[in-house]
Amino acid sequence: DIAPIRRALLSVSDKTGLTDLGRALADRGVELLSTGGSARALRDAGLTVRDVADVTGFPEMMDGRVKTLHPAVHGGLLALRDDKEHVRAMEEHGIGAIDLLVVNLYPFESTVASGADPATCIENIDIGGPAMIRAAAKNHGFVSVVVDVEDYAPLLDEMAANDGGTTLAFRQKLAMTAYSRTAAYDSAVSTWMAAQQQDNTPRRRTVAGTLAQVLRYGENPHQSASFYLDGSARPGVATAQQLQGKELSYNNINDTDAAFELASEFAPEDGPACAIIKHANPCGVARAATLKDAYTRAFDCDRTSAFGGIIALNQPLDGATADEIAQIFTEVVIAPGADDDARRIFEAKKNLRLLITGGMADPRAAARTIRQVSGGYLMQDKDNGHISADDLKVVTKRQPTEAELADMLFAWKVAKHVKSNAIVYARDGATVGVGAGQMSRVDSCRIAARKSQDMAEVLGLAKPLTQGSVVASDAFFPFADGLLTAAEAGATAVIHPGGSMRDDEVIAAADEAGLAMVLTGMRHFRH
Ligand code: 93A
Repeated sequence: DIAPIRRALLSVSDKTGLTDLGRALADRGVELLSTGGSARALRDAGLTVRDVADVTGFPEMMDGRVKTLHPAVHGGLLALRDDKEHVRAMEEHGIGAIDLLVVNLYPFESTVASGADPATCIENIDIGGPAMIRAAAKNHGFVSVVVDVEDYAPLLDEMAANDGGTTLAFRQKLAMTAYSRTAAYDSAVSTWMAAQQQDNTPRRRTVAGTLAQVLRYGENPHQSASFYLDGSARPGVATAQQLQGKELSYNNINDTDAAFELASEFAPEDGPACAIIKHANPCGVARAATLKDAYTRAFDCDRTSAFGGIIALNQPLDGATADEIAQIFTEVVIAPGADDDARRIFEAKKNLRLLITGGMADPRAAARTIRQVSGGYLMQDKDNGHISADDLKVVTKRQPTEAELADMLFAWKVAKHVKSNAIVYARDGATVGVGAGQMSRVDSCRIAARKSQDMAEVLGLAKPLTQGSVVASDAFFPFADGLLTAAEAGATAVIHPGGSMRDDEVIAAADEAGLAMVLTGMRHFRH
């Protein structure tokens, strides 16, 4: 099952390693065919190359849109070498076999990421390249196909070990890589088109990504893992520039994403905001007049949990905030930017990772989320639901005050980013107790209140900050118990979706406790 390599077609956008590969192949007596720019690069290196245009009898045309789309190329890639009819067709039409295809595609993903205009993005959708890759990969019984610069050296090793040919097992591996590449490429195009149209309808979408990074390990050290890009180029952990610190781990990436998505709920023009995340849940979120205060107030929600956390900011990191953050151990800071003071202060903290995104994510943009189950994937629209004061329905005798209203909307935004059952107590634009991921809502209410009590002790306060707070619940209260727990903790106003069979009971309990209660009509489950 060794297939010899006598003739190779090289057509690459990324010319890295091209001439070395070309020379190694030529040294083995392999005939080189190539397209415009690739042929030029090979010739400049002193190699003998035949132009594909010479093989097809057609010049490259239409700005290169049509260069390799020709039977002389595709016949040479697809012909079964051991099929008489195929061999006869090759002879009849003067088609020469192509045994090795080396292609990397027009850089569609990086063109999108660079913020190029739609016409440029479209011009960077490669058609001929994927067509050849798929043809060669289909015919891996005879043809080797290389789509990744990283595979040049293994290819040469394989040829050296097999008298200039490749084994079937090697070609199968290359073919698998090839189809992953074309699938990811088309998925990136589809993702970009979805973004252009603000339409992520799950039934029109599929799942594929481009490998961005092989991670050191997964959620646990015995799990291997890697990180893929979906081509959306959304500001966030996937596209951020890391200025310092160790490589991000699987858990870091997951938590940093949660942090940045939450911080992005707070528009920069509405003032500084900070979110601190542990295990994908916020342990403190706050807004304040300065970024430093926003961080401090977020930290004061749950100092114990914030240790080793991940911090996201909605404003460029400044020196004063960096100084404050540097007081304790933090894994990652992600922000739209960082000034020189901040960078200098962080430089001393070698392990602290600093990620710069260049902007915030749009929390209302259409996108999709994917989760895996055994045997499949679940895909849905991203939860980009949004509530403003006008959408709220007051259902209690008491109307909320302006301050309560503002805090309720704040707490509601945070609750959207807390694992269900989510309970968030907030006061003066800062969370003061977060209850996450419990199987019963009343437990989340209790845990959040108890955490606030613990913090009151740490901060030396006479009473917990839940006194005089508001409370948000990501879904309705099925019973009055959770609500009563919140009232006991000192909450004065409640925001939740409503819609329970026992809403009346819950509303009556709120009235009895003198609470103001508003319904959003929108749920923010996050499991
Ligand atoms: O515009 S294309 O879709 N039409 C083609 O027929 C074609 N053939 C190869 N793009 C095509 N290619 C791509 O050109 C390859 O995938 C590769 O990325 C690039 C190499 O062009 P050059 O050798 O001129 O730099």
